[in-house]
Amino acid sequence: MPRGALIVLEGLDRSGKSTQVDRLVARLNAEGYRARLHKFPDRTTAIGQMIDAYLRSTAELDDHAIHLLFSANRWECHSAIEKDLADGITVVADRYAFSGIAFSAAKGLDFTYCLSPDTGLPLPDVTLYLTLSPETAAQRSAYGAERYENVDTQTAVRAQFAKVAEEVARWHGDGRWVEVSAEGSVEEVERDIWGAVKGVMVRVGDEPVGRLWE
Ligand code: T5A
Ligand code: NA
Repeated sequence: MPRGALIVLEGLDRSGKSTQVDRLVARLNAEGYRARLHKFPDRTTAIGQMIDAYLRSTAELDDHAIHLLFSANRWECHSAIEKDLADGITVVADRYAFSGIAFSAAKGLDFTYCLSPDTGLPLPDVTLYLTLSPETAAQRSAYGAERYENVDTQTAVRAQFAKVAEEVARWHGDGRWVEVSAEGSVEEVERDIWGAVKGVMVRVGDEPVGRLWE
């Protein structure tokens, strides 16, 4: 039985990740693949509740402490993800370690430090990075409700995502980080995402799951 693929959607706040992960899971299932959604942060766990309080600004945390909590929130889910992949279930992740790096580095934490706690997590077979101008993002609904949802922060985060893309290529080769414009309609973005994903579904086959930054 071929393993499942690990497919990550990343992008700035309001780039349409949550809209598109739902559509991607539905499309995969319709095409005969088994697929499951995993959102990061996973706000349902004890660690996730601390992250949720931080994002809603009802709690304050040191920058390093919240960085490590976001990573811990991925580590507490890694065995479930690995089991799904081994069982032939494709995991679609709404954000992953790359958001962790980009958002913390944008606050001024050292970039190499930001990479380290996620070292060894399951390596995404592909990351689809939804690109959107910060100005378009700000026009989409409910912007500004949570920490980080402002144009200055998003501009800094965008610059860090560009460094993350270079790091992914350096460690893991080309083809694992794919930019998809999110400026178009929901249907246009969905079509471009499927265009990138369908080849990955054929490619992963019996390849072992890789390890991030290893
Ligand atoms: N974070 C996260 C870290 O700092 N470190 C980490 O390690 C991780 C994992 C929460 C925050 O945590 C930070 C990053 C974030 O600041 P979250 O829970 O993913 O992350 O954030 P959410 O608020 O849930 O999601 P986003 O704000 O990122 O929005 P999405 O999911 O990108 O966008 P979506 O689909 O909800 O769409 C936003 C709006 O736009 C519309 C939608 O209908 C919706 O109203 N829309 C479109 N409109 C026009 N055209 C399109 N193509 C559209 N697609 C969607
Ligand atoms: Na979202």
